[in-house]
Amino acid sequence: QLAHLPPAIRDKVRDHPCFSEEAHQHYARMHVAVAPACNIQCHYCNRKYDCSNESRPGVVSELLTPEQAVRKVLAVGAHIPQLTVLGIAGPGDPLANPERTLATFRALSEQAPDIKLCLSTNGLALPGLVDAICAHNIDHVTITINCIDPDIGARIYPWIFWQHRRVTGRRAAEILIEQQQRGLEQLIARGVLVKVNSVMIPGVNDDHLKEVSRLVKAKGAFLHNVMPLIAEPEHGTFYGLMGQRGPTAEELRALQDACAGDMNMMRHCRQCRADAVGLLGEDRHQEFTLERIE
Ligand code: CLF
Ligand code: SF4
Repeated sequence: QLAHLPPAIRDKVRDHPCFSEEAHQHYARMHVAVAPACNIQCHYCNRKYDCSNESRPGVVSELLTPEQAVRKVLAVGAHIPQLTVLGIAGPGDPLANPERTLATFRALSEQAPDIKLCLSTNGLALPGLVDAICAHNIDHVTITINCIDPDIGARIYPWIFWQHRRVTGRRAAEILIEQQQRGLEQLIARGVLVKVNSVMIPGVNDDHLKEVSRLVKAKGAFLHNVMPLIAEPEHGTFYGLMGQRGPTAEELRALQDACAGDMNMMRHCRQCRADAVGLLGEDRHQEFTLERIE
């Protein structure tokens, strides 16, 4: 699977469990939940829980300070030798909390230089932070891109917080899409490996995601991960309350297959918590709560 890649990319991918399907059986990742705030609103999000870009709605992570996060990574690293990747993916948006996120990465690159650093974002604040991302040796970035058409975006995002104001409707989606695409281009120009996550929302963006896949591939994204919407009324999300359903397994597979002609597709995603620990698919976060490690 990796043999055809240029050596520089192969090195970045080889032991990253999300970027390489092979690696996910041997290498572990962990997330530290240091980023509580978010700068946009997705209809599928419930702020009481973790960011649904990369997380299952319905779980609440223990919020850590950057110092606590570093202690936790060192403790987990001592117990799980296969740990190769540290990601920040919530519970809000890591780049809406740049001080906390970057302080964590900075301390880790000093104290645990062998661990690869990974970041997942909605992309709104990305263009202004690409220099900082590169300066902190963050080699892997995931952008959640659900659309490239603002009319579709207006059905996914009720508002964004932009230049100290709340912007709503089509204009909000337009700004978000523009920022995501600029951020994607800048990261690729700087040699950062980019994965694009998309949440498949039947009747809203399902057909459209093929177009998204083609565009992000043409721009040089390494991998596309189409994830199913998890909309459940008990989580109180707008979609859940409006009766919006998630895709069936067959619908998801059909869309992934349709995109696969154009793009490397990720099919082993487990929609991790913002404080996930271990191999993908095993959840050891309870072994490493602050109370237990301190
Ligand atoms: Fe975490 Fe995401 Fe980095 Fe992986 S998860 S920040 S790229 S280290 Fe992986 Fe989990 Fe799927 Fe994310 S399985 S939700 S794709
Ligand atoms: Fe929620 Fe994440 Fe969307 Fe922010 S980006 S509103 S935390 S799902």
